[in-house]
Amino acid sequence: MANIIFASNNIAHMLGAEVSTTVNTFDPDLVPYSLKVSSGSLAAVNFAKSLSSETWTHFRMSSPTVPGTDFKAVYYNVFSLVERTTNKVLLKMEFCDDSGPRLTMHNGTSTVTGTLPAFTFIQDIPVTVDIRYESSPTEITITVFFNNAQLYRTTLTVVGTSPGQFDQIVFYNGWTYVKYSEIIVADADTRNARLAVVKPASTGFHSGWDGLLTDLVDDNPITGMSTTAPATKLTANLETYTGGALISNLVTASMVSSGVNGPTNLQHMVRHAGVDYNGASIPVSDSVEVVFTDWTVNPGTALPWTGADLAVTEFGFESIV
Ligand SMILES: [Ca+2]
Repeated sequence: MANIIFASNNIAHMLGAEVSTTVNTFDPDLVPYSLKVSSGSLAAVNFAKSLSSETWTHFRMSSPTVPGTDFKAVYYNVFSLVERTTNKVLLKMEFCDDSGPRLTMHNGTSTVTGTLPAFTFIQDIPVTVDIRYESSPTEITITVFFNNAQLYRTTLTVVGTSPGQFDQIVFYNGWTYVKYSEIIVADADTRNARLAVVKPASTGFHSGWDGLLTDLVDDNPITGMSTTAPATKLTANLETYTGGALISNLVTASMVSSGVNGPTNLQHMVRHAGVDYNGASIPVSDSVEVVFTDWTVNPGTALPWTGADLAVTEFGFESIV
């Protein structure tokens, strides 16, 4: 599958989001809650830009409330894809039950509008959204899928300088009831993807870091574990995984920041059958960031991940100078 750039269903990774435990807004076999945005505000997910010519955005939207008359005839902001350096909104989607979702797209100099076929939101039935955003110096092609069906495709000719790739998704509270879950950004196809969250449950073979393991999983970015020394390892056994038997990608996500004199790099780790495997070195700065390692195969078996692997594999991280 694709290389995963961002994968999360955690409010700590989504600035401004709140937890919703309303039934039917998330799949409890996979994730612990859905994410909501309070009235009048927005929430943002930041990530590194895709290194390929395309970026795929994937998430589920669900409403526990029948869309009312407030959802008729008026367009409401739902989400946008933003290039943070220039603060350009490369794509914005608005919903209107009568007229179909509307896109506003940046062609490098100005914006272009497109309207999708009418789409009726049904209470308690999640909608999976996938957006393929292809960008070259001369053309931008945008393809929108709802529930894996292609609803819209357009190619814009770049005017001036291509806006390139985006590195932020902003979710709006334009429509009060909608909840989001299973957010994935990747450099290739995300259709059919599902996201399961599995958290550390107990300390594994390595326990060199200071602090409590429970502070890694409380969704509170203020609490965590620390070390002042390089080459310090921490691995953990995971809680029981209840998703599918086959796993296309396994992504380790950590929220990290460095202290004044502490190590300035981190490697995610897999420990399988008593052997440690380290991911790429990740620079850690003094600002809090969410960093990811995409283990496309189990390094212990050199085979694709299975659900059964998760019960016998430890996951963690090592501090690097
Ligand atoms: Ca914490």
